[in-house]
Amino acid sequence: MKNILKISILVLMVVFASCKDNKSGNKETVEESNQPTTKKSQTSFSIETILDNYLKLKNALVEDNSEEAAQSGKELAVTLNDLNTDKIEQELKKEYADILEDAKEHADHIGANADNIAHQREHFVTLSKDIEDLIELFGTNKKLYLDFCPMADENKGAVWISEKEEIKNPYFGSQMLSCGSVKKEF
Ligand SMILES: [Cu+2]
Repeated sequence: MKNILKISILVLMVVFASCKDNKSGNKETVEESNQPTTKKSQTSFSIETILDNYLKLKNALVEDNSEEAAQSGKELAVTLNDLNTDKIEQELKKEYADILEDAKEHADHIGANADNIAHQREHFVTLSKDIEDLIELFGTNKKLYLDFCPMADENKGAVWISEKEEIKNPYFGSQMLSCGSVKKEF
Protein backbone atom coordinates (compact mmCIF):
# COMPACT_ATOMS: atom_id res chain seq x y z
CA MET A 1 0.00 0.00 0.00
CA LYS A 2 2.84 2.37 0.91
CA ASN A 3 4.53 1.55 -2.37
CA ILE A 4 1.41 2.35 -4.36
CA LEU A 5 1.19 5.70 -2.58
CA LYS A 6 4.84 6.41 -3.32
CA ILE A 7 4.36 5.55 -6.97
CA SER A 8 1.23 7.70 -7.19
CA ILE A 9 3.09 10.68 -5.75
CA LEU A 10 5.95 10.06 -8.13
CA VAL A 11 3.58 9.91 -11.10
CA LEU A 12 1.86 13.12 -9.96
CA MET A 13 5.21 14.85 -9.65
CA VAL A 14 6.22 13.78 -13.13
CA VAL A 15 2.90 14.96 -14.58
CA PHE A 16 3.22 18.28 -12.79
CA ALA A 17 6.78 18.74 -13.93
CA SER A 18 5.91 18.05 -17.55
CA CYS A 19 2.97 20.47 -17.39
CA LYS A 20 5.31 23.15 -16.14
CA ASP A 21 7.70 22.38 -18.97
CA ASN A 22 4.91 22.64 -21.50
CA LYS A 23 3.81 25.98 -20.17
CA SER A 24 7.24 27.53 -20.39
CA GLY A 25 7.65 25.94 -23.81
CA ASN A 26 4.43 27.54 -25.03
CA LYS A 27 5.44 30.89 -23.69
CA GLU A 28 8.69 30.79 -25.63
CA THR A 29 6.83 29.93 -28.83
CA VAL A 30 4.48 32.89 -28.37
CA GLU A 31 7.38 35.24 -27.72
CA GLU A 32 9.15 33.99 -30.82
CA SER A 33 6.17 34.56 -33.10
CA ASN A 34 5.78 38.07 -31.69
CA GLN A 35 9.20 39.09 -32.92
CA PRO A 36 8.95 41.68 -35.69
CA THR A 37 10.36 39.46 -38.39
CA THR A 38 8.96 39.63 -41.88
CA LYS A 39 10.85 36.63 -43.17
CA LYS A 40 8.46 33.68 -43.23
CA SER A 41 10.47 31.62 -45.60
CA GLN A 42 14.04 30.40 -45.21
CA THR A 43 14.53 29.74 -48.92
CA SER A 44 17.38 31.15 -50.94
CA PHE A 45 14.81 32.65 -53.31
CA SER A 46 15.38 36.38 -53.50
CA ILE A 47 13.08 39.22 -54.56
CA GLU A 48 15.84 41.87 -54.53
CA THR A 49 15.76 42.43 -58.33
CA ILE A 50 11.98 42.87 -58.23
CA LEU A 51 12.43 45.42 -55.44
CA ASP A 52 15.17 47.27 -57.34
CA ASN A 53 12.87 47.59 -60.38
CA TYR A 54 9.92 48.61 -58.23
CA LEU A 55 11.91 51.31 -56.36
CA LYS A 56 13.15 52.74 -59.66
CA LEU A 57 9.55 52.90 -60.88
CA LYS A 58 8.44 54.49 -57.60
CA ASN A 59 11.14 57.17 -57.86
CA ALA A 60 10.14 57.96 -61.46
CA LEU A 61 6.56 58.55 -60.27
CA VAL A 62 7.85 60.74 -57.40
CA GLU A 63 9.60 62.84 -60.06
CA ASP A 64 6.47 62.98 -62.27
CA ASN A 65 8.52 61.25 -64.96
CA SER A 66 6.03 59.16 -66.92
CA GLU A 67 8.56 58.08 -69.56
CA GLU A 68 10.97 56.68 -66.99
CA ALA A 69 8.11 55.10 -65.04
CA ALA A 70 7.06 53.28 -68.23
CA GLN A 71 10.63 52.11 -68.82
CA SER A 72 10.90 50.82 -65.23
CA GLY A 73 7.47 49.18 -65.51
CA LYS A 74 8.67 47.27 -68.58
CA GLU A 75 11.86 46.21 -66.77
CA LEU A 76 9.81 45.02 -63.80
CA ALA A 77 7.51 43.02 -66.09
CA VAL A 78 10.55 41.31 -67.66
CA THR A 79 12.00 40.53 -64.22
CA LEU A 80 8.70 39.06 -63.03
CA ASN A 81 8.50 36.99 -66.21
CA ASP A 82 12.04 35.64 -66.18
CA LEU A 83 12.51 34.95 -62.48
CA ASN A 84 13.52 31.41 -61.64
CA THR A 85 10.97 30.19 -59.11
CA ASP A 86 12.51 26.71 -58.59
CA LYS A 87 13.92 27.72 -55.23
CA ILE A 88 10.54 28.73 -53.80
CA GLU A 89 9.23 26.35 -51.17
CA GLN A 90 6.37 24.22 -52.43
CA GLU A 91 3.81 25.65 -49.98
CA LEU A 92 4.56 29.21 -51.12
CA LYS A 93 4.42 28.52 -54.86
CA LYS A 94 0.67 28.97 -55.31
CA GLU A 95 0.59 32.19 -53.30
CA TYR A 96 3.58 33.52 -55.20
CA ALA A 97 2.05 32.64 -58.59
CA ASP A 98 -1.11 34.61 -57.74
CA ILE A 99 0.83 37.69 -56.66
CA LEU A 100 3.14 37.36 -59.66
CA GLU A 101 0.32 37.23 -62.18
CA ASP A 102 -1.34 40.32 -60.71
CA ALA A 103 1.91 42.31 -60.37
CA LYS A 104 2.88 41.50 -63.96
CA GLU A 105 -0.41 42.86 -65.27
CA HIS A 106 0.03 46.16 -63.41
CA ALA A 107 3.68 46.47 -64.49
CA ASP A 108 2.60 45.87 -68.11
CA HIS A 109 -0.03 48.62 -67.96
CA ILE A 110 2.44 51.06 -66.40
CA GLY A 111 4.93 50.17 -69.14
CA ALA A 112 2.33 50.79 -71.86
CA ASN A 113 1.19 54.21 -70.58
CA ALA A 114 4.18 56.51 -70.92
CA ASP A 115 1.83 59.35 -71.89
CA ASN A 116 -0.58 58.93 -68.99
CA ILE A 117 0.90 59.28 -65.50
CA ALA A 118 -2.54 59.33 -63.84
CA HIS A 119 -3.23 55.87 -65.24
CA GLN A 120 0.24 54.65 -64.24
CA ARG A 121 -0.47 55.80 -60.70
CA GLU A 122 -3.80 53.93 -60.67
CA HIS A 123 -1.97 50.69 -61.44
CA PHE A 124 0.74 51.54 -58.92
CA VAL A 125 -1.83 51.24 -56.10
CA THR A 126 -2.33 47.47 -56.42
CA LEU A 127 1.21 46.85 -57.63
CA SER A 128 2.46 48.30 -54.34
CA LYS A 129 0.19 45.96 -52.36
CA ASP A 130 1.60 43.03 -54.33
CA ILE A 131 5.15 44.13 -53.55
CA GLU A 132 4.21 44.46 -49.86
CA ASP A 133 2.88 40.87 -49.97
CA LEU A 134 6.10 39.63 -51.57
CA ILE A 135 8.19 41.25 -48.84
CA GLU A 136 5.96 39.65 -46.19
CA LEU A 137 6.41 36.25 -47.87
CA PHE A 138 10.09 36.28 -48.74
CA GLY A 139 11.71 39.03 -46.68
CA THR A 140 14.37 41.42 -47.93
CA ASN A 141 17.97 42.39 -47.19
CA LYS A 142 17.11 46.02 -47.74
CA LYS A 143 15.98 48.53 -45.14
CA LEU A 144 12.55 49.50 -46.46
CA TYR A 145 9.54 51.51 -45.31
CA LEU A 146 5.86 50.95 -45.94
CA ASP A 147 4.34 54.39 -46.49
CA PHE A 148 0.69 55.36 -46.62
CA CYS A 149 -1.11 58.33 -48.16
CA PRO A 150 -4.77 58.70 -47.13
CA MET A 151 -5.55 60.90 -50.16
CA ALA A 152 -4.22 58.59 -52.87
CA ASP A 153 -6.55 56.43 -54.98
CA GLU A 154 -9.39 58.96 -54.81
CA ASN A 155 -9.18 59.33 -51.04
CA LYS A 156 -9.40 55.57 -50.44
CA GLY A 157 -5.76 55.67 -49.38
CA ALA A 158 -2.84 53.71 -50.78
CA VAL A 159 0.51 52.31 -49.70
CA TRP A 160 3.91 52.30 -51.33
CA ILE A 161 7.30 50.92 -50.42
CA SER A 162 10.27 53.25 -50.07
CA GLU A 163 13.99 52.93 -49.41
CA LYS A 164 14.01 56.37 -47.75
CA GLU A 165 12.59 57.27 -44.36
CA GLU A 166 11.56 60.71 -45.63
CA ILE A 167 8.16 60.80 -47.33
CA LYS A 168 8.29 61.30 -51.12
CA ASN A 169 4.85 60.65 -52.48
CA PRO A 170 4.70 58.74 -55.82
CA TYR A 171 0.91 59.22 -56.15
CA PHE A 172 1.07 63.03 -56.23
CA GLY A 173 4.71 63.83 -57.00
CA SER A 174 5.54 67.53 -56.96
CA GLN A 175 1.85 68.35 -56.41
CA MET A 176 1.93 67.03 -52.81
CA LEU A 177 5.36 65.51 -52.29
CA SER A 178 5.35 65.12 -48.50
CA CYS A 179 1.77 63.84 -48.06
CA GLY A 180 1.73 60.56 -46.13
CA SER A 181 3.39 58.76 -43.25
CA VAL A 182 5.50 55.71 -42.48
CA LYS A 183 3.25 52.79 -41.50
CA LYS A 184 5.83 50.10 -40.97
CA GLU A 185 9.52 49.27 -41.33
CA PHE A 186 10.78 46.12 -43.01
CU1 LIG B 1 -4.22 50.12 -67.47
